[in-house]
Amino acid sequence: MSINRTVQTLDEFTIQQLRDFPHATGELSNLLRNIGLAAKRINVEVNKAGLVDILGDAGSVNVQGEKVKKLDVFANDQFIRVLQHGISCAGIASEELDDFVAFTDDKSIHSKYVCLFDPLDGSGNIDVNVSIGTIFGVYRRVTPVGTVVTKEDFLQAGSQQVAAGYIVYGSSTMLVYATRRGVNGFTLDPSIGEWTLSHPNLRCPDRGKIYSVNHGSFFEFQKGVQSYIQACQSRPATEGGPLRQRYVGSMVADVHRNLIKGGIFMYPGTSSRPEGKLRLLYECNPFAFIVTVAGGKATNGLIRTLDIVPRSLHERCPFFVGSSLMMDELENYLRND
Ligand code: P6P
Repeated sequence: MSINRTVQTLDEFTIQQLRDFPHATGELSNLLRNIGLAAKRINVEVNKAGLVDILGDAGSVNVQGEKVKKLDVFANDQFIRVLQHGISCAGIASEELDDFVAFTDDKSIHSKYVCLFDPLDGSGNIDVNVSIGTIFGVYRRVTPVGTVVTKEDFLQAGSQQVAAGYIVYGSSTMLVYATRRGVNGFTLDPSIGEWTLSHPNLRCPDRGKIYSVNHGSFFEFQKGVQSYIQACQSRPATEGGPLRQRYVGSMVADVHRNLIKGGIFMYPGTSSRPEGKLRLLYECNPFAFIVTVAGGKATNGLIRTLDIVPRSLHERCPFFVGSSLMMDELENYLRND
């Protein structure tokens, strides 16, 4: 039986990357492996979410006799536990927590990095078995190593990210992350419990046939967005004909598909919610970083998402992300709005 030696695990990949950076401490690689561990644990619970709901009805305890927790609270706890017990993260901020959490133990305060995440985005889709995801961004702290992190370590522009990624819990479970060196995708092989490199050096096609938006808000969008959507719907046959509208309602699933196939994802502001719905720090910035490294673009409709200087942990922003040529076309419509 021939052994498949081409499969590279996340551990092997991150260690391999270290060889190219002999001066690297390995702290970032370790942090990424920690995230991979938390994601594996979350994946187990996500995959039996329906079952847990059934079992949870028996007096709200699960088969392990633990109190049944909402999955996003469980996911949040997993990330905090793994990152706090690791030695590569000085603190975290999460969609699930009002404020950031500083890790004050002696090991953690000497870490270089902070991590921001949405532990389980789209969790409202769990009970209908639609793909959901985890989104994360990693920054180098701006306060001195050896001190307890402060809010300014978290309020950095997305361009300062040293890594960003997501896990999509779908027909298969994938971990995709970007550093400035590129974007790589790993598929979880449940038979060995390892993330295996399945999508090396992911690039976002400069054009695609998909546009993703919640059409239910169409009449609340600004004119330029409406005009762009109508252009997508009426593209002439000579240019390939109308684009396809694909919208899962789970950003990780939608952006992951568009990253691989090419396309544009839009969550614009509306007349009732000009700032839109998506959070800048731990939803938009990670995807803006990933797609930009892969050759795509991301804006709030006016400036690059990665250039926005955050004012608060949970601020929202309009979000447009995807294939570069499609983003250029959108921006032309927005300029002429
Ligand atoms: P709407 C999920 O709740 C989420 O935050 C994103 O994952 C998704 O793209 C968006 O909201 C869907 O929002 O308003 O279109 O249902």
